[in-house]
Amino acid sequence: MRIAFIYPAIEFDNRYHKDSLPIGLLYLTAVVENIYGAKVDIFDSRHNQPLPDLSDINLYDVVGFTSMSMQISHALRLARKIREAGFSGKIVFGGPHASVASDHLKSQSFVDAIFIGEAEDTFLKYLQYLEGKPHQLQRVWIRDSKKEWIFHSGEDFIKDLDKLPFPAREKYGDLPSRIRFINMTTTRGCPFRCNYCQPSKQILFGKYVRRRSVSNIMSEIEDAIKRFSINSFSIDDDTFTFDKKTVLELCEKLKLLKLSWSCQSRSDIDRETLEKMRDSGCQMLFVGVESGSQRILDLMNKSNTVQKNEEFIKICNEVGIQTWCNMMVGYPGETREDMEHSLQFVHRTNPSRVCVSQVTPFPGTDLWKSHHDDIIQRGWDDVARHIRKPKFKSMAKYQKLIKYFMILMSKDFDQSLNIELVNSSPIASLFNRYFPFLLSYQRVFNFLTKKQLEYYSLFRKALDSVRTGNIKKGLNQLEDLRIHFPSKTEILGNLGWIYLTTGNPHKAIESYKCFLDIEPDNPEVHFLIAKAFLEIGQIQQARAELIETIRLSPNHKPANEAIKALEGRVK
Ligand code: B12
Ligand code: SF4
Repeated sequence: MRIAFIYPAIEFDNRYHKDSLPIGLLYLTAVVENIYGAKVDIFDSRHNQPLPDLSDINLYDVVGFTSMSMQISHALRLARKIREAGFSGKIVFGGPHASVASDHLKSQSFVDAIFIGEAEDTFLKYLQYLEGKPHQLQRVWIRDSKKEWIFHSGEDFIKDLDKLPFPAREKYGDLPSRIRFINMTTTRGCPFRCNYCQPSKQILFGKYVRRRSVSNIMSEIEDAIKRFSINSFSIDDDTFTFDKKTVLELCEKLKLLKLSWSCQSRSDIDRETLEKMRDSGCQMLFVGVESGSQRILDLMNKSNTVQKNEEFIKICNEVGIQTWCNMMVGYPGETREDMEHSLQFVHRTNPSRVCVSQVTPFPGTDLWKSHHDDIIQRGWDDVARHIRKPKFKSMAKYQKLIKYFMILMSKDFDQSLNIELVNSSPIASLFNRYFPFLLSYQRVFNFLTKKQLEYYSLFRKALDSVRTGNIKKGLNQLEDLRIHFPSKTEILGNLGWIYLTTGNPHKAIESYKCFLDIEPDNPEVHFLIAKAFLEIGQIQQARAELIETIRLSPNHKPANEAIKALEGRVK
């Protein structure tokens, strides 16, 4: 038996999380090769290997795709291509999308089987079935000889996770050794019922938490040290920190290894455990705070409180563990006041990183079902978190507000203001970082004129207004300053950027054009104007600006990618 497993691209960004290997496929590979004796090849679109060689495709008996919902369009295109190349074996799907949206896949004529949830056991049974051996199919949809779909039900999840072989990371050649990092999972299953997530997790891995033993986890880590010389790892599962005893036991063992590590976590860990985690090398916790409004947390069925989240981040700050705080904006019924609570939460607690997503209804979740008529149906690619389009009809009119708050809350806001701005104006790009030094130099050397000093303070105040959520005030302050200092590119660049990112592309174009009157050959600004033109659908102008960007900066990657995408659209 020969099997090809395929990890499809995430449409908008093929490089996305390249170093995070698809553990699900690697577990399946280990089981299929070690236990069943089949041979597996893995093709990962993020690593420029989207497909096996189509001229040899019939060397494989089964081609299996894994897929999250935002990968499914790409996956289906690849699968169709394989069938059209004359593949006569089985094309099968597994992973989150297949598990929660099997109807979508059943409608595709080239799909032969759809696996629901955890599949190490069920996939083996399928291989036995294909080879005519005794089998007991479970949790899989299969087309019968009359092309009718038949569901083989079953509720059994793997009882003892320690029995699984370690994921076959060696399939990625020297990658793990080059990055000296692995991602891993230690538990499966989640008893909570957050409504934007469940019951899909329970379909994947069940309601009850199953954990690997500490010695089994340590063996995997020690094996990775031996084989790949890793110096860091991440624990990706949803429920690792649920059991204090296991966490403490593992920390005790990890202390000796001097690795750095991170994990996902809810906010109910106490200080003592956090200290032990820090001492064992834990550097970062990914925590799903989601909202600073208790009303919204309750609507999401988070079974958690704003206060608990706040205390948690505070303790992490004190203990010295960085926090990556995941927030969401745009829950149906969320008001400006709720969003302000979230913004204030972020300012109050000061997590190390804030990653803000727009609330997105995933298929099969309680949120999806309860708001079905309110959901704006789009292609599956639009489920990606970077796609900021209205997701619910009832929230569409607040889209600008949602975008505002997403930008304001994001910890990258300062950076994006500065980095994406203009690379030619040193004061603009370094302004926030160096302004305090500027003032202390001024006190000693008195090198700025009174007018310059006044200008810098007002500019700083305007940016502060924007940063702390008062966008309108900040924009007015910048527009006022612009009247007095019309040739300051940092004002025009900031105005352009704020207008662009808060849903006012026309004003952005106007500010950037004034910028170009002063500095006509700035490729970054031409690129940003192109972005603004794209937002208002003026493709030809956008194209012209992209061409200008590339003329001024031939290796400008985003501009080259954007023009390619535009050409694709024209064709
Ligand atoms: C790590 C992780 C990531 C990582 C890496 C993923 C990777 N390289 O595979 C990264 C950071 C890239 C990521 C990103 C995102 N993720 Co994510 N992620 C996870 C997480 C926490 C763990 C995945 C994992 O390793 N599981 C462990 C392995 C063993 O399970 P598995 O991969 O599902 O595989 C098993 C089965 O599904 C099945 N199977 C899988 N593939 C196949 C293929 C075949 C042929 C067969 C037969 C069986 C099979 O068998 C496997 C073994 O049992 C899951 C949650 C979870 N607990 O699974 C979410 C999850 C997969 N992510 C999810 C989401 C929504 C996202 C994001 C959109 C989040 C966001 N808001 O940004 C982004 C997507 C990218 C984007 N920005 O658009 C959702 C997917 C929902 C959906 N309907 O698609 C999940 C399920 C979490 C959730 N909220 O419910 N994610
Ligand atoms: S969001 Fe996390 S805690 Fe909530 S149900 Fe999903 S996996 Fe469980």
